[in-house]
Amino acid sequence: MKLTGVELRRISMPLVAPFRTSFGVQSTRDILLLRTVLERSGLEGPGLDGEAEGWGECVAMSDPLYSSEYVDASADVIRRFMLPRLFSLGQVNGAAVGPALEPFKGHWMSKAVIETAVLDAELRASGRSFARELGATRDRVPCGVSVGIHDSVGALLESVEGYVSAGYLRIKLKIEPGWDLEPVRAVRERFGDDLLIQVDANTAYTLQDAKHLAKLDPFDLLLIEQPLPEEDVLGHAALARLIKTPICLDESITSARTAAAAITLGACSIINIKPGRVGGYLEARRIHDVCRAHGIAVWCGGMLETGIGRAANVALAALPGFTLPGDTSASDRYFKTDITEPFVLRDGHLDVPAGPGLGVTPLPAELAAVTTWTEWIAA
Ligand code: NPQ
Ligand code: MG
Repeated sequence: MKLTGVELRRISMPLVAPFRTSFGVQSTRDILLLRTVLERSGLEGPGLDGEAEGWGECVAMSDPLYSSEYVDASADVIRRFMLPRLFSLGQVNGAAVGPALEPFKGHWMSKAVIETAVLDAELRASGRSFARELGATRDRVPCGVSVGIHDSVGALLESVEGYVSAGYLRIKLKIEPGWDLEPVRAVRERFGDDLLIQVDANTAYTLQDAKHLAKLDPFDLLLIEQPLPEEDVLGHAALARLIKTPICLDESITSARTAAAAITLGACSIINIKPGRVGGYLEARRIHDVCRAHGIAVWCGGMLETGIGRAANVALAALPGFTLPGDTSASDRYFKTDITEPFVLRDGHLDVPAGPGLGVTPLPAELAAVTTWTEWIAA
């Protein structure tokens, strides 16, 4: 197939409530979507003539607060460097995108959205689903929810209560210095020993805080996610020897290679896989495979995706090594109106889309209502 054009589309999605983490508060999700158009020729088999369309969602935020990537930079690197490279290739498919973009350093989220949108077009054209292509072994996935930093413990307990009654199977509390032991103790006491609870610091601590973080040990948490800075893999290995709560890495893991190194160094016993952070779903699957071979549990992270990104995440989370509930929450956790048919929690699970490609497409009216800007780039 040949890539004949790409539409960049910026959308602005109001969140149902502000989401506060150790790096800031978000009230709207500012998102870059990609729509690819691929041309099929009769050479590829009978009946395969014509155009195929694919979608992808870039997980970068508007500001470089979670990682160095941000939306304007993503649009720029895609337009200036990545698309010209792909347009110059005679033929493309999902598997060819990563290798073609490999000379460009970093920019994982930009690489990921292009690979996803090309793969989606390819799979739609051949009637295969993302789940099947990635190697999914389940048709629904267990779901957790990420709960932001609140103004008071009372307000937090009220939010958690809502999520527990909605059926979420695991609660993740965002923490930072000054908002850690007290909220964790309160949630554990209120909801009892059976509730699966984990915490996420988004790099807010240093190794000097090891003694303090060890005070989380009695609360029987599933894991603590990314307590130390992204680059401090050795620090995580040292911390792992000082606290009982298992360490899970998020920001530090950018590839199967960095995952293998972190595992070998003893820096983590669990990994949060976010396809955007590692350059795409195919690299995400390689991390899953490395972790599985090492007996390291993985779960699928989330970046406040619309139904487009969520569909692909749910397909990935259906692979056999995803043994912990992911941040694959229902659409209404973040948005009153999604741009696709909403993902709805049933019995604590989301169904894995089974249709061709992502199995979902943007609803034209909903998409138009949130679009702030589009740009068509022809080959
Ligand atoms: C994490 N996600 O696991 C991230 C961080 C995060 C679901 O906790 C806008 C866009 C706001 C992306 C807030 C969850 C965000 C964001 C937090 C990502 O570390
Ligand atoms: Mg995280």
